[in-house]
Amino acid sequence: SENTPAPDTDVVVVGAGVTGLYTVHRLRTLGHRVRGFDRAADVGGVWYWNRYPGARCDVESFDYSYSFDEDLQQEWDWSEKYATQPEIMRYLHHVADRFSLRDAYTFETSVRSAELDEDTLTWTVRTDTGETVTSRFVVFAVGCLSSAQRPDVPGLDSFAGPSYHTGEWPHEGVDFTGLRVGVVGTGSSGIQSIPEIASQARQLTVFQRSPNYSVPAGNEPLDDARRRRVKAGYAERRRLARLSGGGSPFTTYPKKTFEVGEEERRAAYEKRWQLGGVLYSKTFPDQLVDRAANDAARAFWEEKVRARVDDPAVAELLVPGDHPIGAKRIVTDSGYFETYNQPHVRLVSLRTRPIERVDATGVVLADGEHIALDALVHATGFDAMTGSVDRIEVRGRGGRTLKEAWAAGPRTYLGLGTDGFPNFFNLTGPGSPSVMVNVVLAGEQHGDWLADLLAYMEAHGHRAVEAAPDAVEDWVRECRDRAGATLLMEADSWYLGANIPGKPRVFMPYVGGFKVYQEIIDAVAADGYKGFRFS
Ligand code: NA7
Repeated sequence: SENTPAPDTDVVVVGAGVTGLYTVHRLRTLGHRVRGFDRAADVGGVWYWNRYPGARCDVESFDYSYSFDEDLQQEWDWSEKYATQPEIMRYLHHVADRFSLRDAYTFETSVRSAELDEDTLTWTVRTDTGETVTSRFVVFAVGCLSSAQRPDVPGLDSFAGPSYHTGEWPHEGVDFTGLRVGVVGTGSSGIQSIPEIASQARQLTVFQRSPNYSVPAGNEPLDDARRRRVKAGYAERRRLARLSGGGSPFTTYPKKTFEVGEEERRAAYEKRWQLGGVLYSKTFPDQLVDRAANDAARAFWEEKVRARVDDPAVAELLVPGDHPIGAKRIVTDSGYFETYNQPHVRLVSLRTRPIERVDATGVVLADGEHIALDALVHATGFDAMTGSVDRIEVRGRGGRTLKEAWAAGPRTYLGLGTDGFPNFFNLTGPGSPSVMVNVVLAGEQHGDWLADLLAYMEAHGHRAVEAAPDAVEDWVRECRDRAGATLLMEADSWYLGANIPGKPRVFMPYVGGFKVYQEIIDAVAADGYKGFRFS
């Protein structure tokens, strides 16, 4: 291999979302040659595609932003507590401009395959535009919610009107004014878009398979005084975020649910409710592990929601009876439940009235009712965490594909490496806490860890790094045991692959939280990258 030509580049990064952009920046700053690819026409990742009306982040903008550059975080002004998709895109464009990140990328180009050369331990990456690049390292930052999933309903193709998926929304936008619209799906995307679509549509029919827990965002505009205050304390805010489970500066109530009396408990729920959104799932520290604690949080939620819906029969359909609160990610809404109080909005529960087929003019329910529609919106989610990885043919040792290696569920060490795939990393994916925490800090966490690893390899003259099989085995068990000790196993969530027919039911994220995970990956690094093998 002394005579083999040097690879074209040091690192190929797939994806220009929050994780990919940071990784490119960090590695380039350290002098690595980096080639980035993204199938989109510009930066943004999931925010590039999810342009549906009402699309908004459920992590506060001050936290859902990069922390690596003090000037960047001091100079950027967020306009709302929870940023909309357009504002997040403006921010990511600003970051891309500021650090000249677009130079590293080739856009509108999908990576089709990555193949290991076992002699040289380098990778050959091929794209759908016919480009071939050889590289020492391949880094995926392909997103966990980036492979849209559509239901398999008979007749879908025969529908004469336009149909959309929230995760692949047209860039020119959609005007529903005066139309009869159907929305399928009541996850985050459905619950965010339904009030917006209702404000335009002549008639809106929501087709709900599972009701979901949603908590009002309590979104509000930010003024200069508030921004100044937060920015003055940014270092402390970030410090607290890194010490938290979720990567944002909030901690649970200092006592467990039943260590306090009824009045104190209600006050704690109320306070979290006012704070808004997804944080409600962690009001008390035992809420996601103790059934009775979860039931208490559920009862408070139910009381709040029933009070917002006029028709008790509709309210009944909107209350989930099937899973613990927080076992699916709690949705952060703006006026969702109140939408059903409007006379032109109708809720159809697919549990009792499944869709039999779609025809040219609408939807036919199993009981024979035909619902006439002019437009159909699928808010039906994603093949989460593995969908976008699976789309790329990754061939490691012995010609084995990653898809084969992960056939019974993703197998990683620390969510970073997989045995049989040297010099290949899948960032902020399965085996890491990314989807359960503030993913911007999670992206920085992985980008930094990877940058340190590459520096270590250079210092020690290592050419390749690979997770050891027993380290992978142990981490898979650790992830399974951690999730198994919680109520998270009790919902048919995308964390478990339960939304995709035939997908193995494996809890994919690491649930130990941001801080604990940071400690683990830091300790591994300090111990000479224990569990990885170098050559
Ligand atoms: P989600 O959370 O996966 O929600 C998808 C919704 O679509 C959910 O209500 C599903 O019901 C429903 N769905 C999925 N397939 C079907 C079919 N075949 N028929 C009817 N209804 C269906 O995706 P989102 O895009 O809303 O949010 C993803 C994440 O993005 C979210 O967690 C945030 O972190 C950001 P189900 O519950 O599976 O019965």
